[in-house]
Amino acid sequence: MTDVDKLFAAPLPQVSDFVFDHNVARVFPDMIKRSIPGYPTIVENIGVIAAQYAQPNTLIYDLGCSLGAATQSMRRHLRSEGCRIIAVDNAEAMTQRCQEYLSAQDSMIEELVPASVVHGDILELELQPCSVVVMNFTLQFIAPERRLKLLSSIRQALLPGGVLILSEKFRFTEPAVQHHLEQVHWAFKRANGYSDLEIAQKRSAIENIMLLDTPQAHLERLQAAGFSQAYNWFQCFNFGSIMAHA
Ligand code: GEK
Repeated sequence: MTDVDKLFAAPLPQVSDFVFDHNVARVFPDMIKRSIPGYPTIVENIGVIAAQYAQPNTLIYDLGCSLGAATQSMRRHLRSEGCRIIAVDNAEAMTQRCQEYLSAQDSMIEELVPASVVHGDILELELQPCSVVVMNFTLQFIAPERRLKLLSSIRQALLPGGVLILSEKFRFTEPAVQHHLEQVHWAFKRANGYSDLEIAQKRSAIENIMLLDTPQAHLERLQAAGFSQAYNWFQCFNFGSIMAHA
């Protein structure tokens, strides 16, 4: 069981920028499920997609893994011989718990694909040849001017036939579309028990550190990074996921 997210429930005298610390790691599974429409569907299908594209005896990366939800899903689905998952996050509170979750998964299910957890910055990582890379709601926390270089290095590391699964919160240039999708996202959060105060305080905490792109900007950047084809495979309100092929 994980704790219920009450981080922004009480009025705060001043809302500071959001950090992925121990308080967040403790409530993270509850927070992300109640905040991102479609998250359980995306996570489960990351396993399905990875199983389709994983090549025998290759590496698979989960970049910005948090507690390893995508890694756990891939381990439930992967059948390829000799694959290994490397799950990376630069928040120690996350990697510590991620390791515990993966060990618990190992103790419950036999013969899972091995997974190692690395505490580190994905911008500093020397990616090795790999067949699948997952960035599930991570790129939005990377400084916009560093995104193309990171995607280019992922493209370079991917083997022929490899795939990147990139999930993000989107923004929309058409004001009416932006407005409507933002409104239904807040309705989704209210339906999941968040108060208007919680929604507003979380928004202030995250707006300086989570910088969003339009779906079109993502697809154009992926093309600029050298991916041969990129398209949306899932969208729920202003959240979605893209597959990009090497
Ligand atoms: C999931 N993928 O549940 N290097 C490494 N990690 C980073 C960096 C960086 N430069 N910047 C941010 N992170 C997960 C959810 S959460 C999404 C991903 C969210 C990490 C950060 O520490 C956090 O754990 C994660 O990216 C983003 O499938 O909270 O909305």
